[in-house]
This record gives sequence, C-alpha cells and structure tokens, in this order.
Amino acid sequence: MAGAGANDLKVLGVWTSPFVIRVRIALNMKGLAYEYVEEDLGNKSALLLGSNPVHKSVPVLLHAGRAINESQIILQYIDEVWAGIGPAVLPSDPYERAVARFWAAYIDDKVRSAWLGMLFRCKNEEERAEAVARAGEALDTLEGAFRDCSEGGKKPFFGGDGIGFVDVVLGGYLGWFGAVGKIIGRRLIDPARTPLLAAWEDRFRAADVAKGVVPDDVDKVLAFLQTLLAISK
Ligand SMILES: N[C@@H](CCC(=O)N[C@@H](CS)C(=O)NCC(=O)O)C(=O)O
Repeated sequence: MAGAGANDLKVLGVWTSPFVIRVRIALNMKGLAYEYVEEDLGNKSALLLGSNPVHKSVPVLLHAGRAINESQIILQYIDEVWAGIGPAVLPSDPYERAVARFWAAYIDDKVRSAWLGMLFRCKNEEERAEAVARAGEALDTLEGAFRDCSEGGKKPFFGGDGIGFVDVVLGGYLGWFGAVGKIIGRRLIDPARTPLLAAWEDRFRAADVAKGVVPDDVDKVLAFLQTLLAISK
C-alpha cells in the first residue's frame, strides 16, 4: 500500500517501531496510499530532525509537507482528516472514545516500559525476567479490558467487530513480542494465562491491515535489536 498518493502522505519510520507500525496500520485501515521512508536512527535524516525537532523520533507523518508527531496523535489526526473514509479508528461515542484513549495511554505507560525493560534496558537475565513479569501484569489487566470491550470475548477486537484505536496501539508491539517469545521460550501473551488476549493476537496478526506491517520474522527482528543496542551504546 506504500507509494506516493493523491493525499501527499509520507511516513518517516523504522520498520520494527511499535509507534510507526500503528500509524501504518491506521493508514491501511483508511486505504490511504503513502510513501514510506525508512530512517536510520544512528544517522537521522535532515528531514526527520527538521520535522520532529523536539523529540527527533519516529514516526513522523508528513501530510502535504506539514509534520504531525507522536503516534497516538497521528492516529487521531488520520481518523479526523479521513473521517468517513474506511472504518473509524476511534469510537464515535464520547464515553467509548474516552475509554479507548484510557487503555491506549495505559499501554504506552505499562507495556512500553516493560518492552524497553525486556529488550533494551536489561543488564542481565534477572532484570529481563523482572520486566517480563511486569509485562505479564500489564497483559493481565489488558485481558480484563479486552473482556469488557469485547462483551466477554464475543467480539473479536477491542474496537468491537473491527480493529480500533486500542487494537492498533497494542498491535504495534506484536513484532517485538514475537522476539521476546523466542528469547524466553514461550509466547509473551500466554494462552493459558490470558486466553482472550492470545486469541486477539492471532486475529490481529492475520488481519489484512496488519499483514506486511507487523513483523513476523522473529530472527530478523532479533538481528535488528543488535543494531539498535549498538546505536544506544
Ligand atoms: N511517544 C512516541 C515514541 C516514539 C519513539 O520512541 N520512537 C523511537 C523508535 S521506536 C525513536 O524514534 N527513537 C529514536 C530516538 O529517540 O532517538 C510516539 O508514540 O510516537
């Protein structure tokens, strides 16, 4: 789906970034064509530095040359600008929208910190195990959230019948969850412990909008981890 389109959309990203992946999935949901530019975080482009001078991070969405930063803000921007085109990312009901934003914020607080701890900030296996445990606790909470959002598991996604904001925000992490799974020797979203979430993971990975965007080659992700760790040294 990537390619210059009538809407003049460009995404500056890194293929493994949970934050970039969620933006690409939202663009796919809306059926929007865009140019994808892979950034080298060890040698950031002038375009990235100029488009996100505050954080200097990806993703950046360039829409007709104007930059939008921060993945959750980008998702909301896409949903607002292309309202009525493709499925809505956020619910239309203000209360349900608030609930979706709450869980998305929770994910970027608890899951993000555990993700960094499991892969980037652990100095030894003990620290990794501690971060894996924290991820497990966050996923337990999200199992409950999914139960509530999906009418006890009757609906396939946090968004109900279709993929929505919370699905996209959590789904961005699945490539890295696969890599963690290989390191720890079991699925991070454990089907025995969080069965609804594990079934959600399978459905999300299989969705057309996620295919080719959520990385499924665990060894390639793990090799890229080494590149990122070398940059951050
Ligand atoms: N809160 C930001 C997080 C973005 C972020 O952490 N991006 C990472 C890649 S996964 C990045 O660009 N890091 C480079 C850096 O901070 O120097 C968002 O949601 O967009």
